[in-house]
Amino acid sequence: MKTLIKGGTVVNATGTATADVLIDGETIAAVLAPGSTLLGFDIEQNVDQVVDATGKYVIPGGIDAHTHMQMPFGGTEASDTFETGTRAAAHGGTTSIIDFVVQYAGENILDQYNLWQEKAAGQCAVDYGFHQILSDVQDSSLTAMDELINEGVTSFKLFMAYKGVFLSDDGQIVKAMQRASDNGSLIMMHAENGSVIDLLVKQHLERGETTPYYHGVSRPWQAEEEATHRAIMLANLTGAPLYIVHVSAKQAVEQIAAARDNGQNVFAETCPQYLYLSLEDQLGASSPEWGEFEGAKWVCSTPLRSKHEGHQHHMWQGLRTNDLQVISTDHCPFCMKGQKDMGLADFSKIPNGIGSVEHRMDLIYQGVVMGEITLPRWVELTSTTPARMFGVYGKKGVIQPGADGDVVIYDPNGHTSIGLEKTHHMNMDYSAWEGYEIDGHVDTVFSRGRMIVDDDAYLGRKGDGAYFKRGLSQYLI
Ligand code: DUC
Ligand code: ZN
Ligand code: ZN
Ligand code: ZN
Repeated sequence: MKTLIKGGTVVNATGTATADVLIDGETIAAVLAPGSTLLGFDIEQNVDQVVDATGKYVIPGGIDAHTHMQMPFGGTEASDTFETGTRAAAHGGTTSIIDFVVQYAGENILDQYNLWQEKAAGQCAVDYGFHQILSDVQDSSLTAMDELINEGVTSFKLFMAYKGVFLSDDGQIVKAMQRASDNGSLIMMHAENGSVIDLLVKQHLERGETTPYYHGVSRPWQAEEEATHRAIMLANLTGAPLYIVHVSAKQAVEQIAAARDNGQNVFAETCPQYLYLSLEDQLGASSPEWGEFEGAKWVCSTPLRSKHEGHQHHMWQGLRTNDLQVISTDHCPFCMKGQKDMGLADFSKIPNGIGSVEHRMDLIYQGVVMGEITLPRWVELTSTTPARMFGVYGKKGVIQPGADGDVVIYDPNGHTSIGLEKTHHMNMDYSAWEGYEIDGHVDTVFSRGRMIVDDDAYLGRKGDGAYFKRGLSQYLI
């Protein structure tokens, strides 16, 4: 199958150009001046389909480097399966996800990796890779790290919170970092001081403060800043590269910026919820159905932060200065009925997570509309840098000859209304983004040369998406 995408504005991280894009089979064959001929042939006469992209952006497919499809967590399981979650991703212009293999304390990592491969095999609408979660790091996990790198799993997530579930102590963290420093892999860190949070949670509950709002109050920015600083120091000690996930506190960004100014390999992502939503939104949330438990819809960790402290504004700034390099979703959806409502009488029993995989490209495009970031920066944050950070650049994250034909035609004059009864393909009984009106629209999505979404219609099939082995990070200095 040969496709010519004609007349659009090709947007890469490096800039924009009006160009035609020729996809041959699964691969981008050429990026050409509009109307070019190839070796004397009229290209239009020699392709199977021509797609007119005049007035539209032609961008590399989005890469969401942080998702949790069907993750067992909080006494339940994230409600999107690999099938439903990746189909929603496709609708939103995301053509690759990197999901997390979960190891709980005591489980064998390689068994878990094989289990996750089984869960995803034949299910996905878009291509996928894996990170590995290491919990309560044991020596057997350290040898398994080397084996996983050969399988294309080159990044390992550790937790400084969730004692008894995920948490590793500082000695265990240093051991894993030493190994990463030797084998070239990337340590990802959930940076929140878990024992401080556990204490505050207990104290709030003892005072009868049980509503979702207290989830955020019990995870203050000081707990994020402290853990971020500690993680940076431990990485400094060991020489391991470090990537802080889901940053929401401006003080954490300042720690990351200082480390980067010192030349340390420290990187970080933030997520749409930390750019647009606040603790006050959560406190003010109420509905006839749920009352003030409505706020459970936005219970995630790290939590939403106060807008009076200016965190959201600081996240946009960090994205401009490159102190934050990646935007992922931390897509971890749960339904209100039967899942979030486990915490009706106790906020600490609400499964943590928000689902956004479908809306990341649209939501971050609003940053372009609002003048917070440039058009190429949008592509860099949502596709190009995730590809480089996680070792798939060249195949993914760029429109250039030889890259996979993962291409999105985005219409800046289109419009997208987000809501449960409107744009919603995720397997959730609510939308965390209900009522958001987006200037822009994902028109057509190609995954390795196949058109899988066109005008909101899904044209792909379950199992189209393939596992990609990742190399070591291409972003280290
Ligand atoms: N945070 C969440 O909100 N959900 C999954 C795990 C995490 O760290
Ligand atoms: Zn986390
Ligand atoms: Zn996560
Ligand atoms: Zn459209």
